Amino acid sequence: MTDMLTPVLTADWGNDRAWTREAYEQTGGYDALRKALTMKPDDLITLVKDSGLRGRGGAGFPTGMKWSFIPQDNPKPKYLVVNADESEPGTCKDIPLMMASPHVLIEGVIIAAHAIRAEKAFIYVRGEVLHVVRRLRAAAREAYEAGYLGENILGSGLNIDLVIHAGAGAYICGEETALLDSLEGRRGQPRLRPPFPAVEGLYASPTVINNVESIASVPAIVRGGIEWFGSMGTEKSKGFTIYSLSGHVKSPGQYEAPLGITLRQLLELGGGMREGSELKFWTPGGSSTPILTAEHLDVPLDYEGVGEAGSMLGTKALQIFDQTTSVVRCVLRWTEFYKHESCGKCTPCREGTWWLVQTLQRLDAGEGRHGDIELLLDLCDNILGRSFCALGDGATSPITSAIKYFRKEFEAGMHTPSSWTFPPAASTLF
Ligand code: L3W
Ligand code: SF4
Repeated sequence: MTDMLTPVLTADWGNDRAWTREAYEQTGGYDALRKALTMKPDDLITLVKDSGLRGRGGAGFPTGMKWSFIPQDNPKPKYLVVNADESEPGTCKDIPLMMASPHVLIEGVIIAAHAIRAEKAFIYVRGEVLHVVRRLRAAAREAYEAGYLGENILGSGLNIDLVIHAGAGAYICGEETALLDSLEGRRGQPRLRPPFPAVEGLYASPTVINNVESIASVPAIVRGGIEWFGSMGTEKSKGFTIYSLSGHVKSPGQYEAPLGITLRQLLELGGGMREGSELKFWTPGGSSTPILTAEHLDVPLDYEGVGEAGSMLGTKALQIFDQTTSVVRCVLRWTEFYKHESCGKCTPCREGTWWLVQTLQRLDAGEGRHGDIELLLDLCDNILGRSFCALGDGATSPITSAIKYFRKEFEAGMHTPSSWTFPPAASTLF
C-alpha cells in the first residue's frame, strides 16, 4: 500500500535537520528558484495555471488563475500573503510542513512573488504556534544571508522582502479578508467581497492570498513540470496533497498521496481502524465540511468526488470516529468551537451559534425537548447563506449532516415535552 504515497513535500520529514538551509539545498532546494528567475512572470503564471494546482486551504480555487487576477496596470504595490493560520478542527498539515521544511515554503513565496510582481510578502502564522514563527524567522534569516531574499536576488535585479507575522489566536483570521484586517493592525473581521483581495487587498492594493501547502507545492511544479504534476491525481484535481488523518485509526498523521484516492485506501496507509473500532462517521475536510459515513469509504477524495457525496474536500482533514463516539457530543464540541470563534459581526452567526449550542447541550444531556431537531434545522436554515462569511455556513454543516445520517441519536436525547416551540392549545386561551 505504501506505493500509494507520493512524498514530495514530506520527502525529507525523516531528516530531523531538514529545516536547515544546508539540508534543503542538498536535496535540490532553491534550484526551482534559480529556474524561475530565468522565466518571465507571465510564463510562471501560465505554468501554474496549466499545472492545474488548486488551492489547498479549503476552497480548491485554481492557484494560477488567482495569480492572473492581479491587475498589472494598477500602479499600487502588489502583495503576496501566505495564509498560515491553520486552525480548522482536525487540520494539521501546514504546521508540520512549516516545522519540517520552512525553506520549501520560502522558496515558493519568492517564486510566487516574482510571478505576480510583488516586492513584499507576508506569512501570517497562527498565533498559538510560536515555535513555527521562530522556525520560519530562522529560515528567512538564512534565506536573506544566502541572497534568496532581499535586494537583487541572486543577481537578478529582483527585490523581495518577507515578513513573518504572528496572529493573535483567532480562527476567523484564517478567513482571507479578516486576515488582511488583522495584518493591517485592526481587529480581524471579514470584509465584504467583492472587491476580492486580488483587486483590493492588503492596504487596498492587489494581493494574492494562498494557503501554505499551495505555495509550498510551487517549487516542485517548477522543477518537475506540469506533466509530472498531472501524472498524479485526477483530471480536475491534479497532483499530490497532504491528508491529515486523525481519530480512531492505528497510525494517525500526515499522509502525502494523490488527490482522488479513497478513504478506504488512506485508512490502509494509516494501518486501518484502531483495534475493535468500526468506522461510524468521518469528516473529509475538517468540521466545516458535512460528515460522511461508512457508506462513503470509496468516494474519491477530490473536489468532485466528495462534492457529489454531498460534502466538501475542504482542507483534507480526515477525522475518523468509531462506534463509541456520540455524534451529538461530537457535533456539540464543534459547535462550541464555532460559537467561541464567531467574530460577532453578523447576527445569524453570532446569535445562531449560541442557540445551536444551547439546543445541542440539552440533547447531549438527555434533556432535549420535542421539536429540538426541527429547531436545530430551522436555526441552520437561518444561518446558512445568510451569514457574512464561511464560518457561519461551516457551523451548520456538521449539524445538518449528522441529523441526516444519525437522526435517531438526536431523538434519543429528547425527553421533555416542548414548552415553547408550539402555540398554546386554543382551550387555554379562552
Ligand atoms: C478574484 C473572483 N478572486 C474567488 C478567490 C477568493 C479566495 C479563493 C476562494 O473559504 C473555504 C471555506 C471554509 N475574483 C474570485 C476570487 N476568489 N472568486 O478564491 O474563495 P472562496 O470564497 O471559494 O473560499 P474561501 O473564502 O477562501 C475557504 C473551508 O474552506 N474550510 C476551512 C478551512 C480552514 C482553514 C484553516 O483553518 N486554515 O483553511 C474547510 O473546508 O469553510 O468554505 O481566495 O478571494 N471572482
Ligand atoms: Fe463573523 Fe460569523 Fe458573521 Fe463570519 S459569519 S462575519 S465569523 S459573525
